[in-house]
Amino acid sequence: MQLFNCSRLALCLAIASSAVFPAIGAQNDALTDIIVVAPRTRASVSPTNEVLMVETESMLAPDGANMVARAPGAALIDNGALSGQVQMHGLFGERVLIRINDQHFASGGPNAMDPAMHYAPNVLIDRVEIDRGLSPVRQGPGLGGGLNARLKQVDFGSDNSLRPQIDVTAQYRGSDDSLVVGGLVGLANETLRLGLIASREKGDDTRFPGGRIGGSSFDRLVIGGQLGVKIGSGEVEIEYRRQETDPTGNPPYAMDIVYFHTDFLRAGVKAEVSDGLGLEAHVGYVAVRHLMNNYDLRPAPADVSMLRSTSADADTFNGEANLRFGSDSRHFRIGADFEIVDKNVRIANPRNDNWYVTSLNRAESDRLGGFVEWRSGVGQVESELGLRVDHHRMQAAAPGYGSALTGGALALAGSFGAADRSWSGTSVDVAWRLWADLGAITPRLSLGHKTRAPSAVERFSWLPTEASGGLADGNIYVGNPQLRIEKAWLAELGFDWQGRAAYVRPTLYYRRLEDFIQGVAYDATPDVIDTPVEMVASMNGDRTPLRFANVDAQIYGADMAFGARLAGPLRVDGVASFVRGKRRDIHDNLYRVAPANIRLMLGWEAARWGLGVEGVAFARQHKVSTTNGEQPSAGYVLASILGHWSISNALRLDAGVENLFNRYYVEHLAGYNRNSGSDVAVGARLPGTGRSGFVRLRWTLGR
Ligand SMILES: [Cu+2]
Repeated sequence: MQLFNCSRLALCLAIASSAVFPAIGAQNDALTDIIVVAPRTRASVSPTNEVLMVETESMLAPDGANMVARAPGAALIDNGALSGQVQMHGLFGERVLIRINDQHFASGGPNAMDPAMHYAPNVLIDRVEIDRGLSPVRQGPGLGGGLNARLKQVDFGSDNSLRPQIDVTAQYRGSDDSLVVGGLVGLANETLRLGLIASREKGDDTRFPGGRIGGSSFDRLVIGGQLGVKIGSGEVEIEYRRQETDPTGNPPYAMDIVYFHTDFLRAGVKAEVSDGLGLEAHVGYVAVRHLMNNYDLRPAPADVSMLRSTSADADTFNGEANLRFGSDSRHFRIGADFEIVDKNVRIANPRNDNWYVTSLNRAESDRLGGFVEWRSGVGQVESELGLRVDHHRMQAAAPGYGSALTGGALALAGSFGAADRSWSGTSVDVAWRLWADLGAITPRLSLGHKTRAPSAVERFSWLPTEASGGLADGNIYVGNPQLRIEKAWLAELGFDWQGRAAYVRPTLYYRRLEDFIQGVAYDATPDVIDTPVEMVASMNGDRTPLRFANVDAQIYGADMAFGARLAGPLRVDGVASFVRGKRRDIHDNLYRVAPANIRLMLGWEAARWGLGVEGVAFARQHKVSTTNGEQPSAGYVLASILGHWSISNALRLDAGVENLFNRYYVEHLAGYNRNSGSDVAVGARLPGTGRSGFVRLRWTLGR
């Protein structure tokens, strides 16, 4: 994945000095921190603090999570080619509020084999809008920052004649022999936009210096349609997408994806009802159907009683409406939203119809929320202050199981069935962002109190399994129905400075976490098998299971984007990130936190072509979590090279070589291998891609 960024990235990192984005420095809105944009033949980006145009490695891997991981303070939690999670400022999983085309939804897999970005193939992403420290309250509750991946969409035309719009990309990558094709075709005039979106991605096992990563292949299809109609001062929009992920490997998990069949539907209106009164309302529905097993993409267990085939589903129904009183930059906004999620997980043995058990049975959660936001300013200081309150309810049905289930698991099912399996609670979020446009320098400050309600897995996992929402630490976990809501206090301070030939954008942050949910030793006598949970866990290979509990922790860090024009078309750009996460109640570190890292890009940007080299350095990570049994990792340095050529205004060619010196390296955030049919030892961290070339062609028309 480590490839060189080309000068086009460099150019775009340079933001305000770049003629490509004249508006960005001037209209600093600070409502979105960073926008990551897919490479294009023609640039057009809305105002923001920071634009990262991503050209290379991030686009090579199929998932959008790789693309986001290049932003300052971000990193990639690698759980499989299509199962990458975004880490932002040390937080990942459901703690980062991720939306696709503004739509929030629940992951279907109990181990997040389909984290939100699973549904955002790189080839379909137009841009990703990142709120790095703090997401605005109108977007819902969420412990940390958030991001919205916008897939390619047909734009309204400028007059009433219908004209075609095309934006199609094809890519070949050597390291996994993958072929990716996808994009958008559509028709639009000034009042109608109609589009079809589709992609197909297929790759073989990834190669590293030393062999193949067994069971790391992938296969994914997306098709969808979009329609927008302007009526008066309003717009009605409707969108549908279907995603079919076929067998795809997850070496850090005990199973691999057999399929995800997922449907997305979203419809809504946006209107300027009158001068100074705006209305937005949307409803959405997402249905995930999933199957995984431990024998198709990896050697099957010799003991047939250990064959597992697990089905899982998740349905999310949500909606929101808000009214804006005032202009874009001076207003009150009030809104309400709801979300209803229904999840099921059924573990079965494919050879024994009487052996099955529902580890999550009709786990239902619903949330009803309301918010107010006040956008104001005094002198040169701009402010956005938001408050939201949510009421949460959760419940789960008694477990279902087959007649072959015996022993400890049967006893645990009985006691969970007899226990109180409902919970309700209220959360309060406050987010306050302040910034000032002082010409070349824009200071910014965010203060907030943010929350996250525990997931169904954390709350209702009565059966000791490895389901943990994607931690992939090899531990067996059980939930706790009485978990409290996680809370975070955040302070983030930074500035954006833009000179004539250089820029620097540093950020410092501190996040104090209360009731942070983390695995802790199951009881006071770990490794002494004296409870039914420890009995079942030890039979499944973990004598020291963990239970989800509320603990105290803190995360702090700093990151920075910077760059300078050196001479003529030669420029240098970089991104550096540092983050530290630790418990406050005991002496331990937080699990799976990115090591310090820096990227330096040296680029030459001519009118129709560009060439760049990139160096990436990751420090070792020895601040690891003892509780989670996390292994330390060594640092490494990688180099890549790449170029691009605009063949015409419509056609652009990118090509390059990643990991130029074919270095063997291991990313700290990569998972530990669980697949025995691999050139990687079981239990070892999964290595990064070896030297690999790629070529990509993008054709745009009418856009
Ligand atoms: Cu799964």
